[in-house]
Amino acid sequence: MASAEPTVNFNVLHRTCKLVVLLCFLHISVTVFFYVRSLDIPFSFVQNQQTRAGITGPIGTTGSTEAAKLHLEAKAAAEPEDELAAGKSLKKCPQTSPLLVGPLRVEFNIPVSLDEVEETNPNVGPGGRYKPKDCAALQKVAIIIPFRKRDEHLKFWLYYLHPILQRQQLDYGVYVINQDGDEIFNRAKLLNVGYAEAMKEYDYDCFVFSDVDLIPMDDRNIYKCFSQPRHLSVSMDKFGFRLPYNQYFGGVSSMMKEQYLRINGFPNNYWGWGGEDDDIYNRLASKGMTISRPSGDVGKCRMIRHERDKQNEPNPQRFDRIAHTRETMNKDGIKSLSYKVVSKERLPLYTKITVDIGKP
Ligand code: UDH
Ligand code: NGS
Repeated sequence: MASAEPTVNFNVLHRTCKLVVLLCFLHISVTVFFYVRSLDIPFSFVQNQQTRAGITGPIGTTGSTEAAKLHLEAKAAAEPEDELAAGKSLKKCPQTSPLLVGPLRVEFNIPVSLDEVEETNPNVGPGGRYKPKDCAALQKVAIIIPFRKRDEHLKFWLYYLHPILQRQQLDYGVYVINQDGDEIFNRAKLLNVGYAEAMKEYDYDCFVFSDVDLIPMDDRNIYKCFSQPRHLSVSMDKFGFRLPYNQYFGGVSSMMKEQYLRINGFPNNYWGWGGEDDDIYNRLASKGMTISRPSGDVGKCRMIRHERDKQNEPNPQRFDRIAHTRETMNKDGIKSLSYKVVSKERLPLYTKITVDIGKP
């Protein structure tokens, strides 16, 4: 009797072990099943391969009816995607993009590199072009930046703006209009060149004119156009987040093509700093247009601090010129614009157009 006891214990132990092994096997099988199911990419790849084999395989081997049927089925399945690519069957994007996040942190203490900006914006195409993939953008926006020797500022601008503009679901292109040579700077004439050059590229209906050193602090400040010309940089840090004066229209503004053409574009004869934005305001006011603005909160923006540039000293003629906008605006503007394109580079994050705009 005493010798039977260890045998019983051994049997129980043996059975328990078998049960544990079985449970482990079951557990591993379930884990492997769900793991394999979660591998979406390899599976869809295999499915694609099968579809391709289905189309190409039978054509030479089996009867042509079967092959044609398979071909038609494949074509029908492919068509919606082709239409998507052509932008035909896309639904309009919503009035308010669901991708917006609101207030943003904007800092300039850590330099950014263009490689980094490129890597983090893989959907931006050559020349700084983008449009949403899953909806048709409400506006086609050309963003025009007057420029000369501000490469560090431009990197920050691209770093911050590309993600914002994509979240705003805009169909946009970025045009940096680089004044060639070392003659005195002319911001408004460069903006006119930007309008003319962008129109050669695409059927833009809206134009955003932005200084290179201004970054919005809230992505609800939409870089698009409105029923009235828009002033976007309404509360800058350098002015204590307030508008410096009611008629102020400098920094960042936007206009529909029709609004821009109604005022004959911008003046070409403001050489050096100041007054050209006031002239643009006078043009708009003379045509009975008013200025649309975001709220002070949404319109917050930061300016990259800098010293006055060489060859952009205050223009002593500016006060006299803005006193006569109404008399000069029909003669001086987009209709009388003349310049020479020196080079046009379709870079990964923007289109750089270097221009000879002459001198005073
Ligand atoms: N810009 C250039 N290069 C220049 C001059 C101007 O790219 O050499 C462009 C640039 O987009 C800039 C815009 O034109 O953002 C407006 O020029 P600005 O930045 O000189 O004008 P702002 O009124 O500054 O912002 C004036 C100089 C303030 C000096 C303050 C010194 N403490
Ligand atoms: C006004 C200038 C504008 C300029 C604004 C803000 O006085 O061109 O100051 O300048 N008008 C004239 O000079 C007639 S800022 O403080 O940004 O340098 O945009």
